[in-house]
Amino acid sequence: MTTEEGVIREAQRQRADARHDPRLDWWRDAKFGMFIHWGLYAIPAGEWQGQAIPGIGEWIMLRARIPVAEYERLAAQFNPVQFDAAQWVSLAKRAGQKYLVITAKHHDGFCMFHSKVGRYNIVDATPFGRDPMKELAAECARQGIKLGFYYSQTQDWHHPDGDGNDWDFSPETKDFAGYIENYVKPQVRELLTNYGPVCLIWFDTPKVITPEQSRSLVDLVHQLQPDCLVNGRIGNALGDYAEARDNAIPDTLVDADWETPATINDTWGYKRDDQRWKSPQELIRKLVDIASKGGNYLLNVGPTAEGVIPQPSVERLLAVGEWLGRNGESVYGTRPGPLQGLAWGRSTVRPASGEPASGEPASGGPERVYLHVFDWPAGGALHVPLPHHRVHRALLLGSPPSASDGGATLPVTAGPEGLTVQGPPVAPDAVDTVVVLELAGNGATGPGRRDPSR
Ligand code: FHN
Repeated sequence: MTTEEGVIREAQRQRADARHDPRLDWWRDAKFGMFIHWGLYAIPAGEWQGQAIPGIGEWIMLRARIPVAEYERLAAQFNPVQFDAAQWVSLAKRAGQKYLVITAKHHDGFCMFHSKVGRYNIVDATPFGRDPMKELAAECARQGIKLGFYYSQTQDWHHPDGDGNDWDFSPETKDFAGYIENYVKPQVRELLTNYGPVCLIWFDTPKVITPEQSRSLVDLVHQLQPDCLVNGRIGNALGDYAEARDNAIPDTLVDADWETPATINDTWGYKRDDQRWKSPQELIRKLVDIASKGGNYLLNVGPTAEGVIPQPSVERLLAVGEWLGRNGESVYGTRPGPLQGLAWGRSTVRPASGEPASGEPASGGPERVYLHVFDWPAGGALHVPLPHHRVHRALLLGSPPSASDGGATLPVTAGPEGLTVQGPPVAPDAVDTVVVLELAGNGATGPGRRDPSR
């Protein structure tokens, strides 16, 4: 077991009852969400007093040990007049993302929503004077996408009693319990009262938070909005689902509700000189890899101080959305496929009708196994190590349907080692060609079979 799986399994062990919690059904089916890290740190964008500050952009206050009094002055400059909630939500939709999670408060402590608990927030402290969370909530409702809030519950480098800032405030005199009771809880209450239905609260870096404090925050969230999910980084093995480490994907299938938060370049918050963009191929294959192991992919964008999502992110998200437009059936609402550890790709599965994936309408058909072929075999003969399965038919997903068979069927032969599907000699999709196997009868493949040839 890798460390990553260990982390997820340990977190899940403690909440085994939650494995079948129907409140997570939409989330289990969604597979792909948009993460947005947006805050004052987008102004320095990785540079302070003429120096490039190493590390992720949203950590600049800590990395450069910027005094509160100086960092606060950024608020007076923050005027993202190009922010357009409709455009952001529409981008998430076109990318095929089903939920959106945005930083309401990150570790720098600046509130990107209108809080009445203090004035260090985007409405009271900036020339912008608008509440982007209100605008996003309205747009998400209008465009039919779920909205969640990131909230840094432990680290707050601005609040004298929050964790993390030891250059302005002495750790010895901090009243962390008072900060949780009198600041964090009222703000979580605001987020869950003023913005309509919130699909999840994404807590982060639990560090010193106690089990009682984590528990009381989970209870508060569920008391205010029972359907609102809490991610695993509330700490102390609580929360509704487990979080993998940043950008980390387990090696094998994980029987847990889990998510990988990930960046498109290296930073979360906007950083001008971070141009290490992952390719669309890498992003699509990571999404499929994660779905094939039962997880969700929460993929980040870091908008600029003007309110613009960087063009390289937009281009990549649209490319993923274009692929999902043709192949989404093999991702959304699926479960880990029957074949794990495949040399040439990944597999996902949609159960037969009568046992639909949670929240999915019954497909009205047989079990469909999706073979995601990353490395197309020379000559097009694909070996599928499923020896005891009768295949009703095999077809290429997204190929033009014909009136009789609903898609281009591929010849299949069965042998003792499994099936051979004969596809075209050249990969129809160099990134990921999806071959669908419709199993005859109730295939009942079950997840987790490893490719014996590996
Ligand atoms: O410290 C944060 C970081 O800034 C970012 O928000 C990521 C997203 O998963 N979480 C923390 C590090 O794991």
